[in-house]
Amino acid sequence: MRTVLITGASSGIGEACAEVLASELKYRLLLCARRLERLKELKKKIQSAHPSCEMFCFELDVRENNEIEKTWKNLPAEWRNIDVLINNAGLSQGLEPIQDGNIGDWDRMIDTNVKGLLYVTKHTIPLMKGSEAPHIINLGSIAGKEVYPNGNVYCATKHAVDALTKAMRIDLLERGIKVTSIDPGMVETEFSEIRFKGDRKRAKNVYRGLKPLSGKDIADIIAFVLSRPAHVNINDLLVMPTAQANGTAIIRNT
Ligand code: NDP
Ligand code: 8X3
Repeated sequence: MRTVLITGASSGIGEACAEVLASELKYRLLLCARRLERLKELKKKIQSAHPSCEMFCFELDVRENNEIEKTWKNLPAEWRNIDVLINNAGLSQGLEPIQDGNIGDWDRMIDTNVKGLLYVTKHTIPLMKGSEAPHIINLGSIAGKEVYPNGNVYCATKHAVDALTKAMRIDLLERGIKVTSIDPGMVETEFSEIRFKGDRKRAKNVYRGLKPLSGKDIADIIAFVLSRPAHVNINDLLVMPTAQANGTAIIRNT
């Protein structure tokens, strides 16, 4: 059994990872996010489908380093050995040209996507010491490979994730920790609703006339990445819907 810690497991890709990995019956799951109620519902759902799957859910804001430090120290003894960290928690806020950008939005994205990922990683690495197959998977994005109009700060945070993934791979080489970046294009989750601050119509319009990826599409790929033998690491995977060639070239049927 490998123990997997998933940040941002209350929705979208993180939630789908929990469901897919639970179905494989070879993982124990540590699930965290700010919305504990959502995690409890997810736990119930997974337990009814896979009663033997062990899970531990806790509330966490990845922006709060002190909270992470305290929570990690207080993890129950049976959850203190971690094999896999999926750094999934992240968000986008706004889609405006840089001259019209909102400073609060910028702070939230940088604090969550970059600093939060760093804090969680820093405190988790010591708990991977006893693992036979330690692995960190970072959720990057097509936005970490190129920049699209008005994507400015979100793209910058995902470029930072790309750089940090490469840096972790070098620095953690001597510890035998695999590091992988999964970089999706459009995935229909709560992502756009959060980016447009609850404007569901605008969020829906992002996926108009095409079939976007689903959280499960990405979770299946993560399960595949985790299933490779010890000597094989998938460094980086860019995964797009067929209707999306890059950050801007998208074909719609309406
Ligand atoms: P969702 O909005 O559906 O899920 C985001 C998750 O992140 C939620 O579980 C949320 O939980 C959690 N989260 C956000 N802020 C915090 C925080 N401060 N502390 C802890 N958890 C937090 O979006 P996705 O599933 O699509 O996004 C997951 C990752 O995938 C993100 O890193 C995103 O950038 C990346 N990605 C998404 C793509 C897409 O098109 N959807 C494409 C490429 C990459 P809660 O609110 O309960 O804290
Ligand atoms: C999310 C995908 O294209 O909205 O990272 O930036 S995109």
